[in-house]
Amino acid sequence: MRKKGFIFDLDGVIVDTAKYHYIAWKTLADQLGFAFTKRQNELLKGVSRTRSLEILLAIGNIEASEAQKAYWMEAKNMEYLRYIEKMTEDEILPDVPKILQFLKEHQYPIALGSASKNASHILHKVGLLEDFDVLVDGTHVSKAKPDPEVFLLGAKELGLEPSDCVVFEDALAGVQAAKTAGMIAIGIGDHESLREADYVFNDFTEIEARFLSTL
Ligand code: B16
Ligand code: MG
Repeated sequence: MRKKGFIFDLDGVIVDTAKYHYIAWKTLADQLGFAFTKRQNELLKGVSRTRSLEILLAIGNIEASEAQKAYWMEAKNMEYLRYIEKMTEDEILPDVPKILQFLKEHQYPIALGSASKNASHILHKVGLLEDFDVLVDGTHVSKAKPDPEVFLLGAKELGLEPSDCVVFEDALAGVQAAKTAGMIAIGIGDHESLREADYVFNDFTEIEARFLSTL
């Protein structure tokens, strides 16, 4: 059996930044005069910033020029970053360091595969930047998940075949991207919404590190 590489999504897998995305998008919705609920925020998980704004504006039934959209995305990101600045290692999700440590000890290559343009900054804030051999984020790819681009680039940079990569994802779009890429997908979160994954766990506390060596 050839040695696998492991690719981690960021938001919802390593840290819960969705709550900060929600606050920042809600501020924009408030300014534009429509309601934006936490339930609707689920639609934004794992998708790019541009796509997130499109979904938000569709909810508010608002049309806008490209220049106006760019302005709103910048304003949203500025507010989002105010919360990111306060992040510390305390916000790393349970048992993520344990799993990273196991993979490092056994010399498994580790990559990040995130849609976020803020990914390296967030990893730096929580003290995990050095744990990744390869970073692929929203600044490197043009096609958003469920397109497999982000994970295929991760495999390429790790020097591995896609079939030798295992992806951890919390979003359905991300699981679909991993499967389209020909990778093993491990869903982190709700079993029902992630059922297209090869395995699903509620969180990393349910994953026996040794299980990863059997993949
Ligand atoms: P940014 P992931 C994604 O991160 C988030 O889940 C998604 O809600 C967000 O819109 C996207 O990053 C872009 O983030 O505005 O920071 O570039 O789950 O792919 O790690
Ligand atoms: Mg995610």
